[in-house]
Amino acid sequence: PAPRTVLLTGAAGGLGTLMRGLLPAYGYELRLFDMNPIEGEPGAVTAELADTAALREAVRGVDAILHLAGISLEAPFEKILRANIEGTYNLYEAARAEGVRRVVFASSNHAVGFTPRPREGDPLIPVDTPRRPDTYYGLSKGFGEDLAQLYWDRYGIETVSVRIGSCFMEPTSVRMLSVWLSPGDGARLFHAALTAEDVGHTVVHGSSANTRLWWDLSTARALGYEPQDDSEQFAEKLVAEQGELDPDNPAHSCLGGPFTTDPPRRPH
Ligand code: NAI
Ligand code: 15L
Repeated sequence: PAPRTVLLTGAAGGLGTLMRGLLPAYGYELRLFDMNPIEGEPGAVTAELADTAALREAVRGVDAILHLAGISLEAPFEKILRANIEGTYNLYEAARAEGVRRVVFASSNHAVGFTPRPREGDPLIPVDTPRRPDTYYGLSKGFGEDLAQLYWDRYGIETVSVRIGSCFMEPTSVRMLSVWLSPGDGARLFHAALTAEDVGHTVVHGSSANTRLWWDLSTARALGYEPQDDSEQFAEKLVAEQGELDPDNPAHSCLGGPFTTDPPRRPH
C-alpha cells in the first residue's frame, strides 16, 4: 500500500517548508521533526537527531520517512559528523527498531561534486558515476547513501537516495540552470520515491527537465517521476546578469560549482 503517514525530518528548513506546503495534496499525513520549532505547528517534534529517544518516538507508526534534516552546506567536520553522519545513523536505527520499511534520503549533488560537468556533446553524468565529494558535507551524503545500502542489504529497509541539485523557488545562478529542481518537481519526485515498488536502494538525480541538464534522470523516471518544469525560463535574466559559465573558471568546471573551490583547498 502507498505510504500515508510520513515523518518529515528537517521540516523547519527551506525544503521542508516547501514540502509541508506541497505534499499534503498527494494525500500524505505529515509528522514533523526538526531541532528548530515550527510556528503554527504545535504537533511538530522539536528535537535533534542526536536525541535517540525522541527520534524513536517520532518514527513509531509512520509508513515512511522523508529525511531532510541535517546541515545543508559545508561546515567543520565535527558538526557534519554529529548532524549528518551520526544523525542519519540514528534515524536508520530508529527506523529499524520501529519497523519502518521506506526512507527517502536527501542526498546531494555534492556527493559527486568534483565530477566534471559535461561540455558540448558529452554524455550526461550517469547515476553510477564514482563518488567525488567536494566537501565534508558531500562526504556525509555519500555516507548516507552507503548507510541506506547497508540497511537494505542487511535489514530490508528500502531507500531512494535523491541527489538533489538545487531545489529553490527559482535558480539563482547560471550553474543552477543545469541542476535546478523546481519545488513542484521536488514534490513529484519525493512522491514517486515514496510510492514506487521494489526500490531496494536506488540512487536518483533530482532535477527538473532542464534544457541545460547535466545529469541523467533515467533512474528517477523509472520510479514514475515525470518532471514538468524547465529552468530555461530563467536563463535570459541570469545569463544577462552573470554571463555564461566560464570554461577557465574552476568554480564553473564541476557539478558542485563553487563548493569545489570555496574556500580554496588546492590548485586546479
Ligand atoms: P536547510 O538548512 O534549510 O534545512 C535543514 C533543516 O534541518 C533545518 O531546519 C535544521 O534545523 C534541521 N537540522 C539540521 N541539523 C539537525 C539536527 N542535528 N537535528 C534536527 N534537525 C536538524 O536545508 P534545505 O535546503 O531545506 O535542505 C534539506 C535537505 O536537503 C538537507 O539534508 C540538504 O543537505 C538536502 N539538500 C538540499 C538541497 C537544496 O537545493 N535545497 C540540495 C541538495 C541537498
Ligand atoms: C546543496 O546540497 C545545498 O544543500 C543547497 O543549499 C544548494 O547549495 C545546492 O546543494 C546546490 O548545489 O546548489
